Amino acid sequence: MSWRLRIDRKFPFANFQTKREDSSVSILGAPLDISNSHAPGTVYAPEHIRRVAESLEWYSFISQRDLTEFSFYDEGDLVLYPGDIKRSLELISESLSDLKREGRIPIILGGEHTITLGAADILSSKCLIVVFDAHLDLREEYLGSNLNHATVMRRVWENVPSAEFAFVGTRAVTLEELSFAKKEGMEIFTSRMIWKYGLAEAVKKIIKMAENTECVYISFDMDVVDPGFAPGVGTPEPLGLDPHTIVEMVYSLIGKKLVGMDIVEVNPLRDCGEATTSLAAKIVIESIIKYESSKIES
Ligand SMILES: [Mn+2]
Repeated sequence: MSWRLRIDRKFPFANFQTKREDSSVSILGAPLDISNSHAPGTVYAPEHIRRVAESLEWYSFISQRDLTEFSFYDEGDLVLYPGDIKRSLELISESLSDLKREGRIPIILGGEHTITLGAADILSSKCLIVVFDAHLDLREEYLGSNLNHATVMRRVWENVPSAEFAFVGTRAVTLEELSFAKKEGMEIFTSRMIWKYGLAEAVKKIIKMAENTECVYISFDMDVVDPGFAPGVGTPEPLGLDPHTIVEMVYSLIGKKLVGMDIVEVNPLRDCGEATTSLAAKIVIESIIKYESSKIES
């Protein structure tokens, strides 16, 4: 059965509608919430992010452009298979492959971080995968399972082993993950490094990495942001980055080579004053503006 028959389309992002053919960016909800080990609730993220977006303004002071100059299309939420991570990931993968064939750029709203594995099929060994995350998610297995939010980047790596990996905002790892990352030549830009020396050096290095690759994928785990700014996440981790730093970095790394992006681990049940969902919505808005402007400016 086609993924198009498994779509729940209630409320489009920011309650904004454009014709699909007028846009190249597709917002797609993937509310997978099965393997959480700390607090469930990411299943509600796509809906909450879409709603809170309605109250945000669309003008970007970074690009000095307005989202209304561009367009995007909200595909709705995938209706995933209850309790079945594997089939759910297959559905995500199928939908993303279709969107890729159509030349569309997906912005996927999770859901837990495991959904990034569903994007592995649209990536290639020539891709740079930039992972904003407090964690590395590179464990071989976690709590006796090899397919969950704590092992997802290891599984992605198995699918595209020669892709380049850059981790940003890292601050919670195991020694096994660290030595694996080093062995495989993955770049790690810790939150401490960025806090201490600023974001410019890290951005410069990641852009340099991107120059040698054909495509860029961004996986954005909301727990990269400090829990003081974004408390509504599955596994909060202190000593994170502030919203300005993070938005500026995402913005700097988005360009024509972008093939997709996900924003995961937002948990509205643990949010406070919509701080986390509104930041997620803001990142979506800035990302669309930056992607579309980079196409015009080239
Ligand atoms: Mn994380």
